[in-house]
Amino acid sequence: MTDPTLLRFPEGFFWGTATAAYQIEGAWNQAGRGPSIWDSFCRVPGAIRAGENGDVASDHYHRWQEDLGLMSELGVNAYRFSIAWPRILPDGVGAVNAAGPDFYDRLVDGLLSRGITPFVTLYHWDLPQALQDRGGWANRATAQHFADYARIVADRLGDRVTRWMTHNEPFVAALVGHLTGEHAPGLRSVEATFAATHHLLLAHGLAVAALRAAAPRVPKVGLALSLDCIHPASDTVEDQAAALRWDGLVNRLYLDPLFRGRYPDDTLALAGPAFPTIQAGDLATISAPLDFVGINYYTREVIRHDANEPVYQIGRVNPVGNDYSMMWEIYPPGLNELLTRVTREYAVPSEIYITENGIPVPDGIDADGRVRDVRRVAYLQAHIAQVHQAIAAGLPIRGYFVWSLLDNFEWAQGYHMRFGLIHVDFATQTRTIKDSGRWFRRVIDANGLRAPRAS
Ligand code: IFM
Repeated sequence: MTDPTLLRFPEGFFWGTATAAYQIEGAWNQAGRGPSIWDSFCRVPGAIRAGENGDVASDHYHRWQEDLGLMSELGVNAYRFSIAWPRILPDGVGAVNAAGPDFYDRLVDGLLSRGITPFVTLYHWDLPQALQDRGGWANRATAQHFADYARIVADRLGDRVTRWMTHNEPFVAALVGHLTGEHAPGLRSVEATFAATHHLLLAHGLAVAALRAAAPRVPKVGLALSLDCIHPASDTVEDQAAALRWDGLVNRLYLDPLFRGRYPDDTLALAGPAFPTIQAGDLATISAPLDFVGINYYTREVIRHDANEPVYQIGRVNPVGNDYSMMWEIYPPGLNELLTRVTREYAVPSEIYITENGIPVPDGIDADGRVRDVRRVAYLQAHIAQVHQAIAAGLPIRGYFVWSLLDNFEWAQGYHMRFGLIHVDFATQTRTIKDSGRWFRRVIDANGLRAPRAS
């Protein structure tokens, strides 16, 4: 008998976990890998909490077979991972490092032999340092280099990989890397920020064409965007205007060129002369139709006008009394609100994936060997229920990926922010499936979950 309280998902729904190369692989200087901007940035004093780095990370480069076994234990039918560009091309361009494609070749074969569909991201922030030395994403030439790299990877894996994402969260790569300087390459320049934005998007469009030209099997191509659910802190004109500015910088600066073929006028005006020259044909390249869009969702942003905030006078508010993780407000309804908005306002592709969703919890192992990460279970349950609601309303959501498979290197926050369904003891690299991982397995087995209790 079917259980009426179960929120069931459509047949063929993809249940997966997500990772990124620099955050899990380690082996930073092994098997011919070149240095990336994150290797350099981690060596800048004060850049990363506790001076940590991704040199070893979760040591996935050496433990990938064990990690595949753990994925089977979780029961996932999809895995989203990224390719380290400097493993393929140590200098970003030129000679291919044979050991690089070989590694991902084995990983893809291992996934497929376990019935796990690979979802490959080409760029999750680890630009080869050699390209940064030539201006990085602020240099238009990097866009073409990215397309060339995409073609090399597709030539090698495209007979087996059919789901491709060009970029992960270009907003973060552009703004956090080039305006706030909290991520590599650690710049603080308005001009570099908008140049990087345009060139990341151009690179996306060029790579879409390269993937379609190279892959022997018809690929499904998309990208993963970090989109925000944004609320003004009050109904004052100033706060509403600040929220609109933030919406322009985070959401519309990407959604509009990708799905409408033009940049939003108000955000272009905000950028002013800092925005680079948009050459003829750029927007047509950027807006090439996609097969899917990936959305990464974690939190909402409550925005107010802040006259003391440099550059755009945008401030954040943490409403009192709400629930917060180590990093952000926990706000599940924002996921459905965001999905509804995006599908209503944009001609998005007919497949949508939640390519990242998760929560950092300071997980520890109890004396009996269990990791009781009850907050993660509650978070995932509430957000997956939102996805179910969106599907019930007719939105074409085809899969959901937990960030992350393993505890890993959380960029400037280092290792204390644990996002994994699997606990990693970084001293020994011992892996332990957390309670949330076992819970996720039950969701996958049932292809559904029980509705969370209303609070
Ligand atoms: O760890 C990151 C990931 O690399 C990109 N999206 C957000 C995650 C959590 O901060």
